[in-house]
Amino acid sequence: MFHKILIANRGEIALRIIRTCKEMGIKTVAVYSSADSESLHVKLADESVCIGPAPSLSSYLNINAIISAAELTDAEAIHPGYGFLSENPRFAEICEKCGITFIGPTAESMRIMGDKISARQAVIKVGVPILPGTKEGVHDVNEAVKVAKEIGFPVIIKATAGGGGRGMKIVHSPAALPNAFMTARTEAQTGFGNPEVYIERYCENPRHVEIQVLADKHGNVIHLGERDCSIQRRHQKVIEEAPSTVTTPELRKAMGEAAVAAAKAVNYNSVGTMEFLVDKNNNFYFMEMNTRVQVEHPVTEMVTGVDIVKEQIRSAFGEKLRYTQDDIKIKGHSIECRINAEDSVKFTPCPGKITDHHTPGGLGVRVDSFVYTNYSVVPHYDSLIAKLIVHADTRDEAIKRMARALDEYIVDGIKTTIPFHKRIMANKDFIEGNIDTSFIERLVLE
Ligand code: MV4
Repeated sequence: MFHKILIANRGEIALRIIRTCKEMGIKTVAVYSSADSESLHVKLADESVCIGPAPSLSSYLNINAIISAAELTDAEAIHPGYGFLSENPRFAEICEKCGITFIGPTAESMRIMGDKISARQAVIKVGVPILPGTKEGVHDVNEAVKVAKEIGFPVIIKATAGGGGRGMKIVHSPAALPNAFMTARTEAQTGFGNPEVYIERYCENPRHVEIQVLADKHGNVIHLGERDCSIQRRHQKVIEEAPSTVTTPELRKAMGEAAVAAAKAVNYNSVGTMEFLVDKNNNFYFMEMNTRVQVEHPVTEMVTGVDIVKEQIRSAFGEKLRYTQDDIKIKGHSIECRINAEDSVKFTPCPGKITDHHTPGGLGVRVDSFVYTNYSVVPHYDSLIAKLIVHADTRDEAIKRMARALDEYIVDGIKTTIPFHKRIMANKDFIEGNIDTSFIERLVLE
């Protein structure tokens, strides 16, 4: 096994990775920006290296500084976490050129899945269902109108280089198309440096259901079931759960097999997630793949008992998968609430000093966080300060446990989204499992 790993990230995910490394007997190197010197990941790692000033471009996205830190500390591998450099194929290549193992898939897999058109083409070949849409990029307005009429309205225009919901335009009629098409291209160019867009049929009020996959460097791929991430606000996930209230064992098997086929189609060899939309009739369609460990991975860990970060590290080292599909059993129900340093009504970031802090505990309660009493939340990065995760035998009990844990949670001095989560746990539609991607919009209007 690796002797030492550098973690090219910050916040709760850096701690999450350090914890598994400790249990595996692997030494850890934290890197940090000058704004993060008081962060817990710096204190918990065996060594730490400052890699630059606060702005991400100068620190957590600074490839030269991160590679130098790995060389300086003799780290054999780099774990990129999520965000920052985690889905950057160029970074993966540079690591390998420097003789450092990138803990993630190959640059090639990342490139195919990072381009949404090539991702669609790769998965169609192996029979994974996708929504009707263009097989290539659409490059002019007349062509856009023609293909949209063939697909049937409403349609959605998406950036080839986009993802995560950014740069999408929903179009309900031919008359609205030319304008939306031009805007989408302009936004794609500004947002992703590539104006190319494609068009698919728009699926109204879908569920967002994603499948966790685990793959090794020997061609073995399994899945760990699904997470329902339908509770989102402006394409930011707010609450995730496993299993989904829409999945039957049959649907899970079908989606799981599709996810495994999609992973094999790109010779995938690490942990990853296939995002699907599920419509009202329980039809599912592949959307995109996330080629990294995700924020919401803990709910899958809770219901399967599999340490996803551990399997990711083992796989990167070249070990064979130690589970078969039959070993994976879904037990009970897990829910995760993302706790952000934000105003829980306006959702504006609220950095500042935490004057008092108490985390909930007890049976089936897990807190993945990096903050503590007297820690100052800095304004430079994502506002996620903690993930509160619960596990119980049933969904009803998990909701009650989450409500209880939220009541125990104390974060004084800054505003957080804890009050918003308390509202959701008491919401009738949430309790009954009547959720789709428009749930928060409806709740905010109440
Ligand atoms: C869609 C869609 C409806 N139809 N594609 C948003 C994130 C990105 N992964 C894909 N997204 C969507 N793609 C078609 N053809 C609706 C969404 C979508 C959405 C998806 C998941 C969770 C929340 C969402 C909120 C708005 C739109």
